[in-house]
Amino acid sequence: MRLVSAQDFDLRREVEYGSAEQNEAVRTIVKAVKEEGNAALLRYTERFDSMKLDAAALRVTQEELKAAYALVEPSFVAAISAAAENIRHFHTKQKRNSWMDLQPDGSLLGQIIRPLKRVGVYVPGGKAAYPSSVLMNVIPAQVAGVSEIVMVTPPATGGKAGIDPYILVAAAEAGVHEIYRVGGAQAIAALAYGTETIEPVDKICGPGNIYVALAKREVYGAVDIDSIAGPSEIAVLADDSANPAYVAADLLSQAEHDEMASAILVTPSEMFAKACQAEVARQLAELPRKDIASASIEQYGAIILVNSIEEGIQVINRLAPEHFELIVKEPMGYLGLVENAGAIFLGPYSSEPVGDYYAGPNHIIPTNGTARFSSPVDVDDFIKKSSLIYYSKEALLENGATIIELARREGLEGHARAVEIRLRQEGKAGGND
Ligand code: HSO
Ligand code: ZN
Repeated sequence: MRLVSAQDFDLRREVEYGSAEQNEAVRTIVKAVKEEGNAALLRYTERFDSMKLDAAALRVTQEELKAAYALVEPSFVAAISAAAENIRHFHTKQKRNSWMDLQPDGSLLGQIIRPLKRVGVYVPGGKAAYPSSVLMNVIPAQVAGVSEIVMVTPPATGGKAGIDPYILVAAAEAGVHEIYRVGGAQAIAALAYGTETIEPVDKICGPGNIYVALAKREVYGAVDIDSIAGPSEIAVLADDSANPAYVAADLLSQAEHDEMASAILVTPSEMFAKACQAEVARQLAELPRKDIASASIEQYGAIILVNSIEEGIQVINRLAPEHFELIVKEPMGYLGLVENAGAIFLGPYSSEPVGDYYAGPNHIIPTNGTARFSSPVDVDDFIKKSSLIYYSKEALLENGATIIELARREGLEGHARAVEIRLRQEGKAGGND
């Protein structure tokens, strides 16, 4: 793991948007599913997932869900349900209330909060098929009050037997209402436009490969989508009160996600830096995913030496990391200085996996510097707001002239007259009734 100075380091990475061919392929798939429905969906499932299904087999049945429970360890069920409870508890705090404000003139202004009606969650196959991510996508939607949560996932993630049973159990524990065995761009198109079997949704979320990401972009507008998550990031700011073995382990916990993940240590202590460097090398050699983790550490890992903890926090604010661990003597005292970080972990015992799996906050967090302006997934991602305006007669008579003034300034006479016609009529009638 290389040692660098703050000036020489920039975390921003190119986001992959796919080749022209990939974009073209996705456009073709999306169009075919939109026009032909199930026929195209089943055709692409056979082509890309080598599964010949008929429409009746698309939906996962209650029996299969039950069977999944028998295929996983009871300890896993207990763990995922404990995590689900914590995540639900945390997200419940985020719920917003509708509000109305009654003015003295009898008019009423407000904001009405409503859940989205139907949400689709994509769950990928392959190396990023995490049961924990099922919880992180589904539970905020459920807490928001979404009444139809639909999951789609490639048909054979659990091998010939069908969908990975751990994913199915996580879906059931999180409260998914419908599950379909379809993946790829064709699944995104089905969620966006609907088929004879799958009703269209209002929003699609969840990670996926480049085809899934491109398909989400393609259908955006017809439905809402979440933001596209980049590779994991961790930045640790630690002083020499920290344990180098703990810090190294936390850095590796994110490096093992992806060759493009980034793990960065910022420290004012050169001795501590060297100790962490040695620990990373030592622990890396024994990590089952050492190939992935060492590629990540080599390319995107760094130890940045700074002069003080305050300067370290400035570096963190510039990086705006997805995850930020602050492991210094009095971490609370520095919290007010932290401006840009998706999730902040304080002290030596708040190891990042505590947040990845269990504590309650969401683990879908802005990456690639976007924590400067965006936030972790939460209940707000699954609601919409309607403004409420009730003007009393008194309020309109009182304020109508001002509105007319603004409308005429914009050359919008029709707007002005819509108000004026009422002022004439009601003004003539007189009184307040
Ligand atoms: N750290 C990942 C989430 C995750 N970790 C899932 C383990 N499983 C988000 O950056
Ligand atoms: Zn993780």
